[in-house]
Amino acid sequence: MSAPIVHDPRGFALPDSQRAIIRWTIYLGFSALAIGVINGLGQALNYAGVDILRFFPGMRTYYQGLTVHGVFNALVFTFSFSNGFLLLTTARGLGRKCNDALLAAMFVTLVLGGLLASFAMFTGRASVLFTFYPPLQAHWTYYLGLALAVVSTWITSATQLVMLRGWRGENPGARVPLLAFLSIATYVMWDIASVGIAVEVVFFLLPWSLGLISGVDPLFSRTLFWFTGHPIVYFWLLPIYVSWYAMVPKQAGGKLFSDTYARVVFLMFIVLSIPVGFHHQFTDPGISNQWKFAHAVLTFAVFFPSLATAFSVMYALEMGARRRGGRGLAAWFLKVPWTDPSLCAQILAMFAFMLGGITGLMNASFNMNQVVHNTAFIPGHFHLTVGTAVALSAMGIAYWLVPYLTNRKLWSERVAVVQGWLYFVGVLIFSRGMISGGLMGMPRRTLIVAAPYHKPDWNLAAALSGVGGTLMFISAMMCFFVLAMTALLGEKTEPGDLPLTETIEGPPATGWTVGLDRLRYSVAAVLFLIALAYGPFLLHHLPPKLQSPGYTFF
Ligand code: HAS
Ligand code: CU
Repeated sequence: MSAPIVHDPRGFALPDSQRAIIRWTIYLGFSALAIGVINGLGQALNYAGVDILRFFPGMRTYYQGLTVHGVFNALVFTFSFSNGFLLLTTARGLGRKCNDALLAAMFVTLVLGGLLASFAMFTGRASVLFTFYPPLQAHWTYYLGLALAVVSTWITSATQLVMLRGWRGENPGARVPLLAFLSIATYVMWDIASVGIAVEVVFFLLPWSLGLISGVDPLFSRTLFWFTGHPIVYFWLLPIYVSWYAMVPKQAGGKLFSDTYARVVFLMFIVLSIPVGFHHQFTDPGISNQWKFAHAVLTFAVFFPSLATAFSVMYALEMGARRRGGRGLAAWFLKVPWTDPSLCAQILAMFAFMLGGITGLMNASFNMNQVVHNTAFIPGHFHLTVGTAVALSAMGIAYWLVPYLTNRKLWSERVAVVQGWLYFVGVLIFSRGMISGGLMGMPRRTLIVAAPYHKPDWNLAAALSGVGGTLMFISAMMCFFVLAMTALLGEKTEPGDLPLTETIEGPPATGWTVGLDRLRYSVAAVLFLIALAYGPFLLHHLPPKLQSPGYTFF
């Protein structure tokens, strides 16, 4: 027997004021992405031997530009997009409104955080990159700004949990609708994951930048950072998976094959995303090899929920394409509705993500990491993942989301389809350059044009990075243009609904899967794994050795 799946028993309409806040949160995200990619162009051209950064207003050094690029793209854009998009999907899934005060607080903290960090970065007081490794030191406004941005995500999570509690009160014993479940699980994972960075910033970096404590412990800070810094990549990715599971099947004309499968994948992310941070610290001294190896093994485990996602999404795409007359072992792929710009961008993003996943496994392999760590290979990997799987999918989602939030038609479907392809071609060229350069030792985080050890062998790789990055930049600008034209001049339409998939196998009303909705079991499991994966290091290392003064080189 299947439980009734009632996404939305009373019809769904958020009050205009709440829709407006969500709309502006999404706009904030894409504006941040725009600022970030302008600086990204500067980075890509640097590899190709062209230094355009000096023409950018206020940009004094390469590291200042790289910090702006990383913070705006990887933090401000992603947080804004996740907060806005997943509040909407939670509200829609549960058929409830958000709490007004919490929603407003989310937006205010996000804007304030963004402004404070921007002040520090644009005035040259925080050229410490988005990883802000001590002993590099930034102005306190940078740390406070980032902390506030994280607080905005916690407020988002609280808003979801308040909605969930209200819904449970009215629907005792019912299964949580899938759309809401996936959205809430994403933030529960992040609530636990973000504790590392919160402790690092609030107890160490902020007091240190204010002169309240005289030193920090670089190794301990890095460990706290990567406690959060790995799972943050899934906090970027899971909102996209919400779309790939709950919306893409519908857009492709297919169905999601199993509700339980999707839930289990998200629960696996809660359990496995966090205890893997040492795979960013394989070369750090002070952490024993066997615990690094344990994190490497767990990293292979967290590969599986993404692999599972690939199968589920592929099934939905094939089902849709066969319904549209697709045939053969692979030729059905041509019958996917490629003219839908939203779907097209997301499928191209998936294709890039397959390459991102493979390079991720290479990074995670304990010994292979020695070859690629700190080389351009790593930006090659993460422009396929966060830079495409996430960013290009978000652009694709925006192609229905902005029309939905403004009650307007997308300004030009054709330009939007071309945009997706251009980005895809751009990132393939870009990452081909970065990856091959990295394998030849081309470093990351370096102003290559000025490096005295620049090798001629890197020339082709570097030129490809420059060309690919330029195409990605042009494409991103096309996306912003389409979105702006839609919001300002798009043809008015009647209010519509989100593209929500049907499920072949709905959530059973009885049996063990009912317990999946209780996130506390997964939370207990991850706390246990964290204790196991980080406990021995902490026991050995604590108390922190607060000895390093701050340095500001740039
Ligand atoms: Fe990573 C470094 C390992 C996923 C982002 N990663 C980074 C950094 C970033 C990043 C930003 O183990 C650099 C941080 C810094 O500044 O230092 N990563 C992995 C592994 C995965 C992985 C094993 N990374 C991501 C995701 C990211 C991201 C997701 C952002 C969103 N990564 C590492 C490691 C390092 C690292 C090491 C440290 C390296 C070092 O030395 O510094 C896995 O989770 C990947 C799983 C992915 C898959 C692919 C599934 C494919 C799907 C699409 C299906 C397609 C379909 C359509 C259906 C298993 C779901 C088909 C279409 C056709 C046309 C056929
Ligand atoms: Cu990682």
